[in-house]
Amino acid sequence: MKITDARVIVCSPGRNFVTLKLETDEGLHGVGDATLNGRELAVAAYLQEHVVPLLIGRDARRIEDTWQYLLKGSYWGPGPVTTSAIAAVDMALWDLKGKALGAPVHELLGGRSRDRVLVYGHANGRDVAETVAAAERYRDLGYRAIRLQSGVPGLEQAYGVGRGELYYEPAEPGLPPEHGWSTEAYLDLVPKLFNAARNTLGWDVHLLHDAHHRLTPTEAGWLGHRLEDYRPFWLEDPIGDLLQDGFVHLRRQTRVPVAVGEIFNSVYQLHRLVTEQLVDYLRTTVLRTGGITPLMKIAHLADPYQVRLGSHGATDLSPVTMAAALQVDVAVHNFGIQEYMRHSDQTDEVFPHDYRFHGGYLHPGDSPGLGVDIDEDLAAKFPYERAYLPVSRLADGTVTWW
Ligand code: GCO
Ligand code: MG
Repeated sequence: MKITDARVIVCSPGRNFVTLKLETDEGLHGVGDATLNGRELAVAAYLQEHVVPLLIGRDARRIEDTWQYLLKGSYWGPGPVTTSAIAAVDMALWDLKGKALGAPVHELLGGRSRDRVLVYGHANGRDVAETVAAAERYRDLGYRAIRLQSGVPGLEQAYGVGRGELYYEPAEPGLPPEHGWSTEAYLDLVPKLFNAARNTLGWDVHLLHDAHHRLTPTEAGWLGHRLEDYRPFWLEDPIGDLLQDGFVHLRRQTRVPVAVGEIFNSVYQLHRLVTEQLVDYLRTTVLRTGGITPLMKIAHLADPYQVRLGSHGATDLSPVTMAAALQVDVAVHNFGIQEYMRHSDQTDEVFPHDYRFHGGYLHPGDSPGLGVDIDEDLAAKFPYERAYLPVSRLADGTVTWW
C-alpha cells in the first residue's frame, strides 16, 4: 500500500485546526491531527515543505519505520512543531492500517482492556457559586468526573473560565490578550471552591483542578495539602512541568494526586517522573508526543510504576486526536481518565466521528481505523483565522506563564 497523495488542510470551524490526509494506491485514506494552538501555521509549513515530499511513494504499512525516519532523520530531535507534525503522519498511518485490515485501531493495540472510557468535563464560572452550579449541570448530564475552575476575586480573567456555558475555548481571535495574575488571590480561593463543591455535590463524583503551571513547589505543596481532605482526583500541572526536580519537592509536601505532561513532546521529559513515581497521571497526548506509536511506549513504561494515562483533550486537539486518544485509552491497561472538552457543533460537523458520550463515558465505536474523518468541502468554508492564547502578567507588570 503506497502513499500517493498527502494534503495539509488548515481550517477554522469555530477554532483553527491543521489536519493531514493521506491517500493510497489502494483507494484508502487516513487522517491525522497536527494542531498546535496559536502556532498552527508553523506545523502546517513543516508538514507541507519538509514532510509531505518524504511521504509520497512510501509504504503506508511501515508505521514504526516511518516514525523513526521522520524523527531521527530530522536530526534535531523532538520539539512541539516536529512532534505535532509527525503525530499527524502516525495517526493517519494507524487509521490506514485499521482500514486496510478491517479493524478498529484498538484491536491492533492489543484489544480492549475496558468497555468504556471515563471522561471529565469542565465546569467553570465567574465565582465559586457559578462554578458549583455549572458542576451540578455537568453531573446532571451524566458526568462522573468534573474539573472545577473559577474566576478569582480581583482578577478580570482567570485560566479555565470560559465565555459561554458548558464550553471553554482558551484561544482568542487576533493578537494575544493580556491577563493579570495573582497567586495569593488564587491560593485563597481554590480550597473554598472545593469545600463548596463537596458540600453541594457530595462525594459521588470525582473533582479535578488545573493550576496551569503557575505555582512554585512550595505554593503547590501548600495548596495540595489544603485540598487533600476533599479527595481530588488530581491536581494538574501544579508547577512548571519542565523542571523535574520540582516534583521531588512537591511529593514531600502533599499526598494530592498529581497529573502532568500536556506540553511534553517526548519520553525524555517524563521518564524520571515515572520511574521515581513523582506523578500519578500523564497528560501526554497522541498529538503532542508524536502519535500513537510513542504514546504506547510511554504507557508501557509507566504501567509497572502505577502511573496512569490521563490524556489531554482540550478543544484545540481536534476530533481526530480525540478519536486516536480513545483507541489508546480503551486498549492500554494503565488508563485513568480522558479529558473531554466538548467541541462546537461546527467542529463536529467538519470532523464526523464515531465516538459518543454516554453516562459519563466516551465510547470509541468499532469502525475500522480511528473512526473519524474530515469533510474537506465543508472545511474549505472555514479559512484560518489568526488566534493566540492569552499572555499573563503579575500586578507589577512582570510576564508569567499563562
Ligand atoms: C487543559 C489545558 C488546556 C490548555 C490548552 C492550550 O488542561 O485542557 O490546560 O486548557 O491550556 O490546551 O492550548
Ligand atoms: Mg491543563
